Parts: sequence; C-alpha cells; structure tokens
Amino acid sequence: MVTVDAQPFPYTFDPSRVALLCIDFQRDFVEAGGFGESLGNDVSRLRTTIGPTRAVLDAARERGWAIIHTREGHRPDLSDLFLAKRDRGNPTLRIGEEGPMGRLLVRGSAGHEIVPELAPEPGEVVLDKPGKGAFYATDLETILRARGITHLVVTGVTTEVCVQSTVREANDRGFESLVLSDCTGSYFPEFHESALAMFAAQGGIVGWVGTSADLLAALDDTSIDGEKAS
Ligand code: TIU
Repeated sequence: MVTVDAQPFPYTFDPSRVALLCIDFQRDFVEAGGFGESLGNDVSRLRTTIGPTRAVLDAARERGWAIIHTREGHRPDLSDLFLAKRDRGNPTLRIGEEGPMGRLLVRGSAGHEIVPELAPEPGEVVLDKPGKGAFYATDLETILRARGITHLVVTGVTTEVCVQSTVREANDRGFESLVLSDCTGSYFPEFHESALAMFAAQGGIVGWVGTSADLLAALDDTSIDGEKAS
C-alpha cells in the first residue's frame, strides 16, 4: 500500500487499484487561440500544471498504472452539443466555429489534441467526453470497474470546471480521489483554491488534496511492485 500526505488526512491506496486521470490537457484550454482564450481567459495561467503532471505521468508509466486521458469536445456535426453549452461565452466565436487551431472543441481539430508534453502513449485510454464531468455520457465507469480500479489520482484543467465535476461524479460512484493541487489549474486562482478547499472540507466530503511532490515521495518510498522499501 502507498500512503501520501494529504488533506484532510493521509490518502492510502493499493497501487494495483489506482488510475491516473489527466483531465482535458488540450491545446484548446492551455494554448493561445483555443476555446479557453475565446472565453476571455488568460490561458498562460494553466501552463504551470504541465511540468508537475509530466513527472507524475512518468512515475505512473514506470509503475504500470492505468492511465486515462480525457478530452472535452464534440462530434464534427455538433449533434452532441446542447444549446445551453453552445450559447455561452463570446458570441463571435463559439464551439464548432473556426479558430486559429481549427474548430473550437471539435474532435479532430488541432486544438482538441492533448498538449505534446502530456501526449498519450500506446496502451493508455483516451476518453472523449461531450460534457464537463468525465463520467457523463462516457464509458469511464465501465473502464475503471473492469480493471478493478478503486482509487483515482487526479490531474487536469480546469480545477473548478471539468476537474470538479469529475471528482464529484467519482465520489458519488464510490471512487476515492486524490486531487493534486499543482497538477490542476484554473484561469481564476481564487476558484482553484476554493475548489480544492471544497474537496477536502468536512472530513474529505468529496476527496483528498495533495501535491505531486508528496505523491512522488510516497512512491519513492515504495518499491515498484507496491512493497514498502526497506
Ligand atoms: N472554461 C473552463 O474553465 N473549463 C472548461 O470549459 N472545460 C474544462 O474545464 N475542461
């Protein structure tokens, strides 16, 4: 078992039952000219998440964890896009319209791809989702249960939107989530802090919050096959 320092108390998991979730690290959210910028956001705020997430991804790959990358986006015919989602943000550039990285938040566009630093490798799951929560209208729960996964280490953007929705959905399905504070990010620092505080409040009402450094330290203290290092 691995135990990580976390809030509101240490997070313990069986390394054979954990998955790393990398939520929506797409060019559309993290790079200039994408969907995030079309909403009026300063996308540079999210880039601090990439380095620490890469370190966690490398550790997870080394240990053979299940790794799941999600992407938010829609079918090219937009048949899975609710008007309630389309009619948000900047009315001159909406989901499905042509931007500098192709059609915003549409599957197959350059902006829909995961940033090169965190690009999926063969054998890793890439899950396309039309909504904010990764369980909504996807087979994520089936994929996790088929592998016996009980615990989720969560990275991704943005903290108070797709990460928050996903972690709440996971909690309702009985999964135990550790959200890494430096591997998640928001266009709004105050929302990032608030969302993290909400996860861990009330005795971990939604999950745990920790840092990549504390996770990696705990992993270093444990051999690759999950035994405590002597
Ligand atoms: N706008 C914003 O903060 N986020 C999203 O629209 N999607 C995700 O968080 N992935």
